[in-house]
Amino acid sequence: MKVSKALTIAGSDSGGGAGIQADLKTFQELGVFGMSALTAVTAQNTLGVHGVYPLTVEAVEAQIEAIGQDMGTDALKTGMLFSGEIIQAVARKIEQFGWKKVVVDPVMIAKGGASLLKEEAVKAMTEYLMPLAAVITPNIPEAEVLTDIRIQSLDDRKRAAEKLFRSGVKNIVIKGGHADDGDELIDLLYDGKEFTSFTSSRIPTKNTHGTGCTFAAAITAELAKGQTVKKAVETAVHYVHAAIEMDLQIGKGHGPTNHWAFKRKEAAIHAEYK
Ligand code: PXL
Repeated sequence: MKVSKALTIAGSDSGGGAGIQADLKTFQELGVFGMSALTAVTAQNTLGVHGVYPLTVEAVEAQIEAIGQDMGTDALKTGMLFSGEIIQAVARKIEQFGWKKVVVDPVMIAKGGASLLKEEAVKAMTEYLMPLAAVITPNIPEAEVLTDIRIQSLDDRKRAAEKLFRSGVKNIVIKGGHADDGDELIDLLYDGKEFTSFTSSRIPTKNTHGTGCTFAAAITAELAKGQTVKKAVETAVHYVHAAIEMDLQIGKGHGPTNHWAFKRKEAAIHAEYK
């Protein structure tokens, strides 16, 4: 049986809600074969990040090399990359294997404030990785750091997206989760020509750990299957919404989302129309 493949180059979240764990669960749920190259290990639970242990550049390169030499991938995403030297190594490998469906989630800070990217690494991300990205998925604070634009209104988000496009990224999704839009949440896609707004209802819950990783992973899975960027983003918005909606209640802090909710919701809809 032929299957689409997706690779995540990211950090491990021992708590299972974010990082490569979220990515692999999402790939699986969306019917794509998932592979991973680890950049760092975090000791983490729903209460926060208790330790960050980066891998060597050599270890990161060897994992990507092993996948590239044998299995290949239809799409890939990057998550926590931690340092400028890891970013440069990842960019070199992406170029070496000629991978084009590259989704960059510019992970910087964990929910509790722990840094997942060194300050010096932002420049490396802009210089080496962004020009290789088919899609970048910053939240509002990340978009502010990447563009130096203070984002308050939807117009500010549009200006930031245009600036990111000029720096070489082909499609920009600025996620609305951090905005103060009341009951609505707007994820904004810009492809260099037009803006598309994806509007969802905001679910009041503290269990949103890993939503950023999950969102980018869903886009990657859909791109791997051959979907257009717009369709991939639409599915990712629905996937994350279902994952937040069907709450799991795990841990005492910011709990993980429900990665199998989307499929259950789809199955329920099919059953209804039978
Ligand atoms: O959601 C950002 C993120 C990415 N990668 C890892 C993380 C987190 C957040 O905690 O732990 C490994």
